[in-house]
Amino acid sequence: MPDRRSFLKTSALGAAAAPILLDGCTPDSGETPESDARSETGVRPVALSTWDHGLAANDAAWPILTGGGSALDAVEAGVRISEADPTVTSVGYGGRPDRFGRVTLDACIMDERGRCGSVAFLQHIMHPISVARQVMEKTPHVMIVGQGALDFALANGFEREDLLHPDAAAAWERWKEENGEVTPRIDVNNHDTIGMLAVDQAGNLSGACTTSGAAFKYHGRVGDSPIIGAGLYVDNEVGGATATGWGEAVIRAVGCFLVVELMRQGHTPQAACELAVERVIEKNPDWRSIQVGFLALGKNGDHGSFCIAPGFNYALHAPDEGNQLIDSGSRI
Ligand code: SD4
Repeated sequence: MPDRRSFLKTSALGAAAAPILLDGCTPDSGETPESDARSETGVRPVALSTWDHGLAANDAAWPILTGGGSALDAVEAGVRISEADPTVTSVGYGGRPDRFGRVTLDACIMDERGRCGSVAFLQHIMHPISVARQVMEKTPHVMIVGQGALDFALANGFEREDLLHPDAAAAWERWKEENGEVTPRIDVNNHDTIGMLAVDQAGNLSGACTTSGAAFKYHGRVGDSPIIGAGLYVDNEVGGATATGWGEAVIRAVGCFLVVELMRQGHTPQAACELAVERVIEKNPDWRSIQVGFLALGKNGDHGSFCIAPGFNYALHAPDEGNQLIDSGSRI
């Protein structure tokens, strides 16, 4: 737990830091494109995304963030890149199917007003994140699943598509030949879900998370990614968090809500991620055979990450730092 002094310090920062004023903190030559990233008021946008393909997501989000757009628009645009990329094997098109060979997708989005939308067990729609956003914006609900989510998407102009990429179909055939029964746990060898967090020039936070879930899962299985508080949570007063890995373990710990609440209590994003991994370990006796990683963004633009086993990385795009891939610290 934080001591009272660090708690007060963070609380005071939290109150004053939104938006974060960098004037006087960092020299700004006014010449580099990165310096243009700050608004006239000096707020520093940040984009943070899980895994290697987070680099491309950040690239898509960055012009929105530096052009004065919202973090909400930025995270949606960012994760749509992974959703459409067939080489990303745990998200959208190209995602591994369930044990019946069907690609079923989960996604959620949350904005600075605490609004959230989610879809789960959604088939045939390339961009579940955009359906989740429409659930948030057009309905009184948070979550719509299965056939209802598909009907909602089609009624709102989304196109029905076949999302089973030939490579994913081949992987499914191999899985059937090799065992055909056991759903592999998500460990260091199979992952890719994209979770993304951003702060915009107005100092507002949003987050998005989208996945095809566990490869060869039971039909109808839903993981943590579309569950607000498990795979994603954003509180504009404090910060945001997103998770990747074996969703069952994340749900048991209500992982991302936990990370944000730890930050609210005064922990840094890094410390909050580390404590949340400890909680996952406490709640999951099989923790050595799974991977779980958390990524967190504080209201002041600080970030942190931690995971169970080595191998989790994430992409950070911030002014003066460019778009870079960073290896997460791990418990093992
Ligand atoms: C799930 N957490 O459905 C997701 C999968 C994942 O990297 O994160 N893969 O359990």
